[in-house]
Amino acid sequence: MIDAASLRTFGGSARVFFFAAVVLSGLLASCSSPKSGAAGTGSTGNLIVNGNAEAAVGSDDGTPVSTPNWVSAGEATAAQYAVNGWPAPTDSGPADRGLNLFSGGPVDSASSLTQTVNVSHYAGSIDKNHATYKLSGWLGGYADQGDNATVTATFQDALGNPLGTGSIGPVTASDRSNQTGLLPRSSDGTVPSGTRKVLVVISMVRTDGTANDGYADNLSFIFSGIDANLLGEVALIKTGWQTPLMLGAPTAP
Ligand SMILES: [Ca+2]
Ligand SMILES: [Ca+2]
Repeated sequence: MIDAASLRTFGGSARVFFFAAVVLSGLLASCSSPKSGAAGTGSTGNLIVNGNAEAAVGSDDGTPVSTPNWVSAGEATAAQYAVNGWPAPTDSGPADRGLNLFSGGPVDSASSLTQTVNVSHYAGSIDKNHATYKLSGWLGGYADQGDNATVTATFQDALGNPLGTGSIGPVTASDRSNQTGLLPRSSDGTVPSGTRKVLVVISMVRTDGTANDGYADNLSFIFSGIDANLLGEVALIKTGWQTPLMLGAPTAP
């Protein structure tokens, strides 16, 4: 956290403040997390990797491109905003939408992107039924077409047996007032006991026209109610209390 040389640069009062901060930091860590309210628990970061489709250059014409961390079935791919009929910066969507969104492809009537999330590290909290989840993201489509996207999280045990599901979407053309764009959706619940991995699937469906205009972006999947000892120092720093008290960036052990 901080070395002796750095400490010597502080005055006496600063040193006292530092040690008081460390004690306070420890007390806060042992108390309830601001995010969960439950004693000694906290939240994970986003468990979906590349949930914002920004990890690589998106397609500019619908032809599927490499979409890191996702397994594509059919033509589902990351695609660029504001070209080829995809949502423009002025269309409804996340403020931090970046350059790309997920789209269903140029022809397929149904396509999907799948990511498997390993959550076995949190088994201690999951099996006590303490872990809850929040699945969220932005979903949409094109103009008055019924093309749509849904995101489903299937909770599985270590052998892949399904234990339950959570999902968001679809966002209908009516939801979008027949305008091209994406709207926010979220769902939450308790992570089923025994869950060790979660299959996250973005499913895009075409009902109109040639292209599959099921859209998705900024997908997030967060667990809360996780025992603090399973979250580690990094997660505790994220509570927002520890950062200003550490008087410097943490260093690797
Ligand atoms: Ca994006
Ligand atoms: Ca279409």
